[in-house]
Amino acid sequence: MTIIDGKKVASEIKNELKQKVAAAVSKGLRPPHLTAVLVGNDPASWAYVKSKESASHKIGFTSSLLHFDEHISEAELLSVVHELNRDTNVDAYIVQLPLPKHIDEQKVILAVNPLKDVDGFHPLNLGKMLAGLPAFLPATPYGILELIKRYQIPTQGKHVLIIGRSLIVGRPLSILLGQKRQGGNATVTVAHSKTQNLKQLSLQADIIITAMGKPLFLKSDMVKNGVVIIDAGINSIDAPQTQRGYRLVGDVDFENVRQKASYITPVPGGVGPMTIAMLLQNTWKAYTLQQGLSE
Ligand code: L34
Repeated sequence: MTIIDGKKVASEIKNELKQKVAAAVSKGLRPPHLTAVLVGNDPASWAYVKSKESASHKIGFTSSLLHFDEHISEAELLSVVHELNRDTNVDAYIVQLPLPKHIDEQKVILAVNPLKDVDGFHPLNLGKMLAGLPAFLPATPYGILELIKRYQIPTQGKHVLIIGRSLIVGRPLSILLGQKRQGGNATVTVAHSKTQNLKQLSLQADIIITAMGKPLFLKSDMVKNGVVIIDAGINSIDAPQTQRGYRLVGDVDFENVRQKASYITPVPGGVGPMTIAMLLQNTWKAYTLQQGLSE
C-alpha cells in the first residue's frame, strides 16, 4: 500500500514554478500576480486563502488579498471583479467560495475574465475543457490528474467511481478522466446523493474518488482489494481541544480503508496541497499568456 504524498508532489511543482519565475524576473519581467477575493470570515476559507498567499510568495509571485465584510452587496462584489478584469497588474484571480447566500455565485463567476480565471470555473473554460481544448482546469481536478500521473497509476480501461457531482470537483473530473488521451480513457461512473446501491458500484471500482463532503463516509466493506483511493473531501469537524478549534478529515475513513487500498491519499496532505500547487500553475499559465511568453 502506498500513501500518496500530495504535499511532496505539490512542493515539486512549486519548485519547478519557482525556477521559471526566477528566469522571467532575471530577464527583467515583473513576477506574476495573483489576487484572492475573500468575503466574510469563515475560518477554513481564511486558512485556504492564506496558504494560497504564502505559497505564492514562496515561489516569487506577488499577491494580494481583497477581504470584504460578509454584508457586501452583490453589485459591489461585481464591481470589484470588473476592476480586477481591468487591472493589468493582476494576471490572475480567484473569488474564494462559498459566497454568502445573498450573492449569486454563478453571476460572479460569469463576470470573471476567462483569461484571468485561474479557478477554471467560468463556463468558457469549462466548455473548452469539455471540447478537449486548452483551458484553465479547475485546480482540484487538475491536482488529482497530476497525482495520478506522477504516481503512474493506470487509468486506461479502469472503472473510476467519482462520488460527488460538484461543479468544482466531481463534474469536471468525470469529463477529464473519460477523455481519449493519456491519463484518461477510463470508464467513469458519477455517483451522488440520489444514487441507489452505491456499495454495489464502489465494490466494482478500480479507482474511487470521493468529493462529496461527508466526513469518514467510505468504509473498507465498500471497496475491493487493491483499490486506488483519492479523497478530495475536506471536512472540518469540531475539535475544541485543538488550537484552531477544528480538525480536517476526508470523506474516506482512512485508517479503515487503507488496509485494502493499493494507493490512498491522506487528509490533510493529499489533494489539498495539490489544489494550491495547481492554482499557482494556472497563474503561471495566465501570466505567460498575457505576457506573450511560452509556458
Ligand atoms: N474559488 N473556492 C475557490 N477556489 C478553490 O480552489 C476553492 N477551494 C475549495 C474551497 N473553496 C474554493 C480550495 O482552495 C477547497 N480548497 C482548498 C484548498 C487548500 C486546501 C484545502 C482546500 C489545503 O491546503 N488543505 C490542506 C490542509 C490545510 C489546513 O490544514 O488547514 C491539506 O493538506 O489538505
